[in-house]
Amino acid sequence: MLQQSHSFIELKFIFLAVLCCTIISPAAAYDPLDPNGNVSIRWDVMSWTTDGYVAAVTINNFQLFRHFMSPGWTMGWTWAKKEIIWSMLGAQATEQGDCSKFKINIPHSCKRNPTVVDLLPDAPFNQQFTNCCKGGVLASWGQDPSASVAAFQISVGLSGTSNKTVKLPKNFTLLGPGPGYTCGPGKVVPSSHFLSADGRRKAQALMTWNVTCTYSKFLASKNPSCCVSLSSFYSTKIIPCPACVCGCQSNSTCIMSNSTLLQKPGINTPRKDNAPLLQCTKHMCPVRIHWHLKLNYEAYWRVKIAITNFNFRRNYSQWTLVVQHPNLNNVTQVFSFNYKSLLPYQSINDTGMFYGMKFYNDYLMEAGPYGNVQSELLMQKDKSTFTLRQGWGFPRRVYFNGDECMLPPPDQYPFLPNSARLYTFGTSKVTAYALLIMWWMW
Ligand SMILES: *[C@@H]1O[C@H](CO)[C@@H](O)[C@H](O)[C@H]1NC(C)=O
Ligand SMILES: *[C@@H]1O[C@H](CO)[C@@H](O)[C@H](O)[C@H]1NC(C)=O
Ligand SMILES: *[C@@H]1O[C@H](CO)[C@@H](O)[C@H](O)[C@H]1NC(C)=O
Ligand SMILES: *[C@@H]1O[C@H](CO)[C@@H](O)[C@H](O)[C@H]1NC(C)=O
Ligand SMILES: *[C@@H]1O[C@H](CO)[C@@H](O)[C@H](O)[C@H]1NC(C)=O
Ligand SMILES: *[C@@H]1O[C@H](CO)[C@@H](O)[C@H](O)[C@H]1NC(C)=O
Ligand SMILES: *[C@@H]1O[C@H](CO)[C@@H](O)[C@H](O)[C@H]1NC(C)=O
Ligand SMILES: *[C@@H]1O[C@H](CO)[C@@H](O)[C@H](O)[C@H]1NC(C)=O
Ligand SMILES: CC(=O)N[C@H]1CO[C@H](CO)[C@@H](O)[C@@H]1O
Repeated sequence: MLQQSHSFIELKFIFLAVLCCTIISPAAAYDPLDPNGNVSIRWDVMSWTTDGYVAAVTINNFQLFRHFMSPGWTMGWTWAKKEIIWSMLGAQATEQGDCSKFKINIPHSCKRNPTVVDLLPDAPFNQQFTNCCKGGVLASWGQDPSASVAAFQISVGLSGTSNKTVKLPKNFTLLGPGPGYTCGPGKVVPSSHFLSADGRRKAQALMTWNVTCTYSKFLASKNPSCCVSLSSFYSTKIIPCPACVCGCQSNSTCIMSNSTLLQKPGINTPRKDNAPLLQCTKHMCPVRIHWHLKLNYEAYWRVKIAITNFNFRRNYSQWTLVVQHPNLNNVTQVFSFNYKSLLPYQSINDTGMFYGMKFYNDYLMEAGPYGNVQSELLMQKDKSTFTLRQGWGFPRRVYFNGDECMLPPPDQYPFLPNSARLYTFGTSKVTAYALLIMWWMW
C-alpha cells in the first residue's frame, strides 16, 4: 500500500516537473512564480551643466511579491571616468571619499564607486525629491505599485556634457537590504517622456539609460529562511518543518522560549549586520508557516494559515506570503489577511499573495507571545479535482517575503484514515491517475 502511494507521488512530481519545464525558459528562470520580476533602475539626464549633467534616477520594483524592507535599498556603481557627485536630492552617498583636489566648491562625493542610500522620512524639505525619503523601503509591485518606486536627483561633474561624451556608470549593485540582486550593464534606451502636472506639456529626457537587476535566492543565502509545517483535521499528526532545514550552525546561540535571558533589556535590539537571534527550534528557521486543513464542507473547504516569527531581533513590516495551490482559482473568502491572485502564467490561476491588513496585522512582531499572525481561507471545491488524498490539500509552493520556504517531504504527509485509503487504491486508482494526468496536462 505504502509502496503504491509513493509511486503515485513520484508520478505527480514527474508531471509537475514536465509542466514547469515546458513553461519556464531556462534563461530567465530565476523565479517560477514571478518569471518577469525585476528591479529597473533608470537614469534620465534632465539637463547638461558646464562640466556634466543633472539626472533623475528612478528605481522601479517590478517584482510581484518581493519588497525592500527596512533598512531599505542600497545602490552602488563604478564611474567610467573621473566623475564626481556635486550634489544630490532625495538620497545621499554614504561616503564623501577623497575630495582634497577641490578648493572652493566641495563635491558631495568623490568616490570612484559611490554607495547611495535613501533619506529618512524626516529629511529637510529642501533635500527631498519626488518619491524619495522612505528610508529605502519599497513595496512590491503586486502589493502597492504606487509605493514600489523610489527616485533621487544627482548632479554629476567631470563627466561628458553631451550624449556623445557621457560614459555610462558601470558595475551597478543593489542591496535589498541584504545580498541577492545582480544588475546587468546600463543600456541607452529611447528617452523617457514626462507629462507636466497639469498634463498639458510633455517634456523629454536628454538621454536615458536603464539597468535591470534580478534576484536570486542562491545569492541571498545558502539556506532557506523559512519553512512550512502541515496538519489536517483527519489526522492527529503534525508534520513539522524538516530538522535543521535553515541550517543548524547557529544553534549554539539560540535561546529557549522560556529562557530568563529574554528579560534582559536590549536583547531585542537589531544588530547592524542584521544577525538574527533565534528561538531554539528543530528547524532553526526565523519564520515558520503552518498550513492546517481545518474543515471539509459539502461545497467548500477551509484552511487555517499561521505565520510565526522565531527571530527575537526582527519585526517584519509589510510581510508577504505567496502560496501556490490549484484551488486558489476559487478563493471565496480570506479572513483577516488581504489577498490578491497573481497570474505568473496568464492561463494558470493557482498562485496568490496574502499580506497583512494595515494597522491590524501587517506588522509581524519579533519572536515571543505576539510574534505570529493568522488567518483562514475558504475555497469553493471543484468536484472533479478536489480530494483529501495524497496531500492535494497542501500547498505546492510557499514564499515568505519573496523567499521560498521549505516544505516537508511528501512521503510524510498525513494519510487519510485506513478505510478511505482502501477505497482510493481499490477501485478508483486508475481513474485517479487518469484524472491527475488530465488535470496536470491542462
Ligand atoms: C522588468 O519587469 C517589467 C514589468 O514586469 C517588464 O515590463 C520588463 O520587460 C522587465 N524587464 C526585463 C529586462 O525583464
Ligand atoms: C544625442 O542627441 C542628439 C540631439 O541633441 C540626437 O539627435 C541623438 O539621437 C542623441 N543620441 C542618443 C544616443 O541619444
Ligand atoms: C566591474 O566588475 C568586474 C567584476 O567584478 C571587474 O572585473 C571590473 O574591473 C569592474 N569594472 C570597474 C570599472 O570597476
Ligand atoms: C526601461 O525602464 C522602463 C521603466 O522604468 C521600462 O518601461 C522600459 O521597458 C525599460 N527599457 C528596457 C529596454 O528595459
Ligand atoms: C545543534 O545542531 C546539532 C547538529 O548540527 C545537534 O546535534 C544539536 O543537538 C543541536 N543543538 C541544539 C541546542 O538544538
Ligand atoms: C525550559 O523548558 C525546558 C523544557 O521545555 C525545561 O527542560 C527547562 O528546565 C526550562 N527552563 C527554565 C529556565 O524554565
Ligand atoms: C518591534 O516593534 C516593537 C513595537 O513597535 C518594538 O517595541 C520592538 O523594539 C521592535 N523589535 C525589534 C526587534 O525591532
Ligand atoms: C483567479 O482566481 C480568483 C479567485 O481566487 C478570481 O477572483 C479571479 O477572477 C481569477 N482570475 C482569473 C483570470 O481567472
Ligand atoms: C466550482 C467552481 O466555482 N469552479 C470555478 C473555479 O474557477 C474557475 C475559473 O477561475 C471557474 O471556471 C470554475 O467554474
